[in-house]
Amino acid sequence: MSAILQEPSVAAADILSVVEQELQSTPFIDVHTHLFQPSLGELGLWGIDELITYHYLEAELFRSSKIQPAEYFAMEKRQKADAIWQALFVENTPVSEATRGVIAVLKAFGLSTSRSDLREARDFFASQTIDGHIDRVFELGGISEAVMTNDPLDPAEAPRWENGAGPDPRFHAVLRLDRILNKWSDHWRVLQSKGYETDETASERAISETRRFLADWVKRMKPVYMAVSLPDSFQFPEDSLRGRLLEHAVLPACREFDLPLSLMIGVRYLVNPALKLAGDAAGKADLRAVERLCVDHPGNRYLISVLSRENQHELCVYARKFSNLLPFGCWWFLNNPSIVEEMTRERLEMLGTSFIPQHSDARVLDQVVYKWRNTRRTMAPILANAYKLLADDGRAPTRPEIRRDITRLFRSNFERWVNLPDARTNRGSSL
Ligand code: RAT
Ligand code: ZN
Repeated sequence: MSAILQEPSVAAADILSVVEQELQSTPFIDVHTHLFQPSLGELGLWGIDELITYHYLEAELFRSSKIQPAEYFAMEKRQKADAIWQALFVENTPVSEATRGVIAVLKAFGLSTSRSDLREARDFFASQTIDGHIDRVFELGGISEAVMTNDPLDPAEAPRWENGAGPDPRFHAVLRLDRILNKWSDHWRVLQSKGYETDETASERAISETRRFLADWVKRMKPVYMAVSLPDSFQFPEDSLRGRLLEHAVLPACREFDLPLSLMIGVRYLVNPALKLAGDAAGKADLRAVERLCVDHPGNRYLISVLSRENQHELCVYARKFSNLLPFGCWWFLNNPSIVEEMTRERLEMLGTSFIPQHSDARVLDQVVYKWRNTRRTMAPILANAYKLLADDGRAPTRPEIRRDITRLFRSNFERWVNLPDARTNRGSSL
């Protein structure tokens, strides 16, 4: 009999507190963020003005203020932050998920949460240095590593890699493909200017050159996976630029380098262009595209997140059919306790512990603190409830079992999927 099962089982009355303790003491891997390692220079955002001008909050500003988007986007960053603070934190109570998050960050750093201006917070962040601040934020958020989003066609980012940005054990790179797959007509010339023989129609030659481009960037970035965000209208297979590039350049490159492909499906891009980054919406996608990817390309591994609440159950059904599909995260408009609870219960019921419950999607370093605290707070009663049902049915869990499950959900499912060495923890997972 496995040693883990011979441990004393946890009494029903203690299940919630044991789950809370184990969630607290397990360092998570944040599998998708928009954070950057310091060697990539000024790309990484942090501090109060970035926190307040997060695009989730910009979208809320226009609902509670007379400021028009054009007027707002013409302002300096500090002025923007002052406008948002005034509208959402002074004139209104910050009860939404995104506003409450700012309050939690201020509290975590011992700052006042109800000032009428941002002076104290600005002074605090101005006195931090980035390297030490990253360690502190990771500690407060309970994560050991953050996975970045690295676009080799981003003109602000690519030169930093080309100049040899060094690795950082706290960060993992991801080769992001949005410009290649979704905006080929705006970018094939950039590939051409870098010495790859591409063309507007994504001819066979251009496709094999794109593979060479991807191979070069895999060697340069050493990504843990490749990734793309996709519209709700995404279809596969498809006789389109994206369909051909995906099938004949990206999927074979992922196989060649043994990298999973992350698909984030369901964005309705810029339904309100005046709102810029905050202007995207969500739509229900046709997940038969995922079915066909898994069936037609079984040699690939997929990390999948879908943006529409209506697609979540279907995604779980597909994960039961295809072991090369790993659902992850409650993305963007879904990252609210009510929806996270619904989705996570559904996933546990349908998939056991074979999924990744959450990622932070942090764009600003300090968001890691509130996003992961919120995840732990929401997760605790969900997991405790699953164990209570199990105990009622005849098998109360042991503490090592609870620890193994949490480690699997928030670390080892990912480590295994992307072939990360489990060096840091080896925390009793049999995976
Ligand atoms: O959640 C977000 O911040 C979105 O704007 C997107 O960046 C999304 O997460 C993505 O990675 O495309
Ligand atoms: Zn993202």
